[in-house]
Amino acid sequence: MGGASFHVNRWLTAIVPLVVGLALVAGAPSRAFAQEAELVLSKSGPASAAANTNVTYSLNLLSGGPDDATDVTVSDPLPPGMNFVSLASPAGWACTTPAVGTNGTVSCTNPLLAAGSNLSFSLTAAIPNATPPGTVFTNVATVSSTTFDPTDENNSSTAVTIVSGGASADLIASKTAPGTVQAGQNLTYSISTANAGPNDATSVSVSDGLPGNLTFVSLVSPAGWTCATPAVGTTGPVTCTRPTFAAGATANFTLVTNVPSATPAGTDYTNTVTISSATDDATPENNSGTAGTTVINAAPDLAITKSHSGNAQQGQIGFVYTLGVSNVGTVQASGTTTVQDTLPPGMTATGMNGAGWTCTVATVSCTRSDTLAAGASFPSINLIVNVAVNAANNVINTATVTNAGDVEPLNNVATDPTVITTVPTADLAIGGAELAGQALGAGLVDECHLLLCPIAVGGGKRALPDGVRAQLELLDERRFVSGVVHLHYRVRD
Ligand SMILES: [Ca+2]
Ligand SMILES: [Ca+2]
Ligand SMILES: [Ca+2]
Repeated sequence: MGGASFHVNRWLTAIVPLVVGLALVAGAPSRAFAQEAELVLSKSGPASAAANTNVTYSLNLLSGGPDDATDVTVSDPLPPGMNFVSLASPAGWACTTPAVGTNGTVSCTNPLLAAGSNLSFSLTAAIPNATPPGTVFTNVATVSSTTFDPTDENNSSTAVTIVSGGASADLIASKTAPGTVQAGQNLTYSISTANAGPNDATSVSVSDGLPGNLTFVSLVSPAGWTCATPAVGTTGPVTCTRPTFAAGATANFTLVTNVPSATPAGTDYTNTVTISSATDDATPENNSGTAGTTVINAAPDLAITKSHSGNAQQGQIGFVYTLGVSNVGTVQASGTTTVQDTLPPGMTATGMNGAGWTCTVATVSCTRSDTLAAGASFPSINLIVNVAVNAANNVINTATVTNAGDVEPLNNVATDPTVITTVPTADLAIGGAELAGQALGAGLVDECHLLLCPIAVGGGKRALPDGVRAQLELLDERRFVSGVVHLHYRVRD
């Protein structure tokens, strides 16, 4: 009996795993009734793009079903170094993005995406200006859902963009200077620089080596530039730098130098300014500008100025121009100095005078023969003119100075544009009772002159028309010996 009892216990022990095994098998068919959606995300974008440009990625999402997908999320973390610009998302999606100009993750969610949906997101990001060429941006986007997806491998997609070329900036430099200079005078250079882009230039330097014996006097530079110059009165290069010169920016410098007084005539100065930077410049040939100046013999240089005050008026008597003569050269002027004025049509000279000058109104000219020291001026000349009633509204008056010793003719002519205003005048005078009456009736009359003659007449025409009401204001009255009385009225508005 004891043996039988043992067998029963072993049978019971053996059957337990069998029941457990059945329970596992029974659980498998339940998956056939769960929801399932095959989501596919594909991302595309440019293979290469330049620094300081935007790149746009397209994210295409396909829901292959068979069931709708719930709580779908499309996530796209921007790769480090790339900044968010904008996102266009389909209707029904709620999206969060980084702030414009910053890095971060773009994420869009949709609580229920219908099977068969096929939609696209457009994501634009910026490659910052200083990004080195060759930088690789690997951009991965992923879709997920709480609904079972039988193929996870196609739920992520990657677009790779390589930064092309590199930042480039077309820097430009030019300079101008007078063609001639006298020994002892200052020589001024005007330097213009610009960054024509497309990118900002970094570590920019503008350099001007003073040629020959030219000595430094002064430099005016724009804000943001750090300049090193020789001491005043010494030679050496002038250099200005700034960390970043923005695309589209310009900078102008004024460099004043001095030609030592012992410099022989005929000396040529060829002065070159050069701009450079750490940023690529595809057009290096415009990075330098050169100006040439020749030293000429010291000589007087007379210059003339001409001015007036206010506008002239048609019919004006005694409009005044002022003419000034100075010696801007380095040595005294001597010999005869002549000032000649050329009046425009509609102007007639009535007077011309100035201390020490001998003037002739008929020829509109003045002369003198005393010397004029370097840097000094002769007393000014007043030119008085009458303006014709029909003079044009804009005229130009020109004056010239001549002296045999003058070496620079460019400043020997002065022009003075003058505005001549129009004076309102009566356009038309009419007489006779018939016509005057009609004009009065039509409201065309501004002033009325009545001449009353003490003559007995029959049935003449009425002096003033019937049916017209005009308010007359007596301006003047005058009695003539003949007994005729002149009455001058203004017609009130
Ligand atoms: Ca999938
Ligand atoms: Ca250039
Ligand atoms: Ca001159």
